[in-house]
This record gives sequence, structure tokens and C-alpha cells, in this order.
Amino acid sequence: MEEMINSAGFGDILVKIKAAERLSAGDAVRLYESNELLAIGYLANLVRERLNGDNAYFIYNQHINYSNICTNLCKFCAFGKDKSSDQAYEMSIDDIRKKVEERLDEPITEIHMVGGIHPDLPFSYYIDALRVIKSVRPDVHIQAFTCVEIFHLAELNQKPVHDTLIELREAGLGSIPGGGAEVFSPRIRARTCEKKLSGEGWLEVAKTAHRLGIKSNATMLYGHIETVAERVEHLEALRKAQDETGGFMTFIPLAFHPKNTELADLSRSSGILDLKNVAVARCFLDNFQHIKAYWVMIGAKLAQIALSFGADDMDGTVKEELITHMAGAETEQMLASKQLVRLIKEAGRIPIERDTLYNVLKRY
Ligand code: V47
Repeated sequence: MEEMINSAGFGDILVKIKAAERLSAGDAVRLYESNELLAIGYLANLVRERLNGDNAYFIYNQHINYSNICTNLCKFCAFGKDKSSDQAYEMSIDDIRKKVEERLDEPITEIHMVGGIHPDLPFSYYIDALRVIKSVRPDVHIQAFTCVEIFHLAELNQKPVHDTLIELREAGLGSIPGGGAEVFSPRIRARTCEKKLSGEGWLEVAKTAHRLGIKSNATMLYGHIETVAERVEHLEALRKAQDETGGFMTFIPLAFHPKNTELADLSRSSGILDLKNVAVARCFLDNFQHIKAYWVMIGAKLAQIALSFGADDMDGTVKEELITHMAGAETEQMLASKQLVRLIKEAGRIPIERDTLYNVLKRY
């Protein structure tokens, strides 16, 4: 193996990884630009093993997308719709209650709830949405509202993000999902999502949450018009923020799906690009405990293989995911926990059902 690493030109990176030493941005660029996939995977696997042993995590969760009405209308997104669109929808608080009640017989421990930037729902709607979920399912952990939504909610609430987060937590918010990060580069944001909160703004919301003890995740949307340098800058900004607060739990690389978006002329990411994004992130983000292979976006089969390329988490059962499926994903809507356990076991790992904060609920 080490011979393969040396002949791929990564001998120096191997030395750093063995010494648990931080990689430079230049190292990450070299890994991205190389086609020595197995060498990159081997390096990432060493980091994964050091941080997570043989554990591979999943969660029993439910997704609720309360509305697709959005004023940002990002070019890479097929989910968000203008209010006037005949495909626009908005769930009432009672609809949310029913969604939760429908699955009360299942051992769901997390509800993942996100939507668009809605032009006129009041702040009280978001508070009521959290409260109604907690009233039906008091023990569930609610991971809701991306940093972009939180910023919008603070504007609606006419209070700082800090105070708004405290109110959301009192109503039932447990943690914040990683969406809305996209690629932090101003060039990418200007070309694909000019109305969206800036990268700095996103990081500031995340760090404010962390300082309050609210954990969050981080994502990067890759495989559209971003350059390797922009990906690495994104990872560097996340690593720096994590050094400051330690509040990120997981990094999730998100594979761009072009169908039904304004970037529909682009092709879908390849399996190699998907694995590289998992592996480079694992090597570079030495202060992130977990890297998630989100099977909804890259498929259950590749997510399973990603467990040998740095990932230690497969997300969860999900069901009724709309953001990727509106953009042409052909993956299943749901994986049963039995299927997740089997995928993880076949990858040679120990399946661990976790809660949102990575407490172990069951070892299989
Ligand atoms: O912010 C939008 C992305 C994100 C497309 O925190 C697209 O554990 C691919 O962040 N093709 C939302 N991606 C999903 C998300 C997420 C999912 C699962 C788990 C977690 C977590 C977070 O989806 C958006 C955006 O970056 N997205 N459109 C598309 N066409």
C-alpha cells in the first residue's frame, strides 16, 4: 500500500496523516487533482479509522419539507418555487402535526425539517411548527432550519440571530442541519445564488449557534461550476470555524443533481468525483469527527463504498425527501434500518444506530 501511495506522489501526505498532522490547502488541491483514487481512499481511510474505529453510524429519521416557496430561487435548486407557481406548496401547522402523527408507530428519533426562504410566513409559524412536533412527539430531536433560514427568521423576528436561536431552542429546536452552505466563494454565489446569505453570513450564524451550545452540520454542494481551488477554500473556511467553536458534528458533501434546475445542461457528478469529495474532506477536515455519505444523493451502493473512502455515517432512513428527488435523483425514497445495517456490515463496519448528537442507541 505504502508503495502505491509513494508512486502516486503522496508520500509526504502519508507522513502527515500518520503523525495526525494537518494537511495544507496545497495538499488538498493535489489530492483533488490526482486520479489515484485508491491512494486517496487509503489516506482517508487511515484518518477515518483513527477517529471512528470500525463504527459506521445511521439514524432513524424523518424529513419534513414544510414549504418549497422560496424567494432565493438558486440556479442549482429544483425544489424552490415562486409563490405564484402551480407547484408551490405550504404545509399548515396542522399538516405538520399530521405528518408526525402518521409515523408515530416508528422508532424515529430525529425530525429533519427545512424549507425555502418564504416571503410571508410569520416568525410565529416557525415557533408553532417546532412546538407542534414536540407536542406530538416529545422525545424527538428536531434538527431544523439551515443557517440561511435562521438568518431569515432573525430578520422576521426583528432580533439578533443569537436571541432568535434562544427562542427557537425554547420552542424545541435541537440542532441545525448543514444546508445552505453551497460553496462559500463569492464568485459561485454571484453566479448561482446571488440572493442567498453570503458564505461569511452562513458561518457567522453557525458559530453563533455553536456558542449557545447548539450543534450543527456543514455541507458543500459540488459538481457544478466550482473549481478545485474554490472547494478547498470552502473546506478551509469550515476547518477554521471549527477551530474557533468545535460545534460542527458532521461534514456532508452534496452531489449536484442538474435535472429541472437552471443548470440542467451540466452532467451529474461521476462516482469518482463523489468518492474524491468524501475522501479529500476526510483527509483535510481533521477537526470534524464525522463525514457523512448521504445515500439519497449518491445512491446506497456508492454510499456503502464511501465507507472505505473516509465516510463513517450514512445518514438515515429519511423517507419523503424532496430536494434531491425534484432534481432528478433516482435513489429510493426510504431505506429501512435493516437495509442500512446490511450495507454497513457488508462494508466490514459495525453498524451503530445513533441519535442526532451521535450518542449510541444500538450496536448491531
Ligand atoms: O442547501 C439543492 C442542496 C441542500 C440541489 O445536515 C442540492 O445532516 C443536489 O443540506 N442537487 C439541502 N443538492 C440538503 C442538506 C442536507 C441533507 C441531508 C442531511 C443534512 C445534514 C443536510 O441540498 C441545500 C443545497 O445545498 N441542493 N439543490 C440539487 N439540485
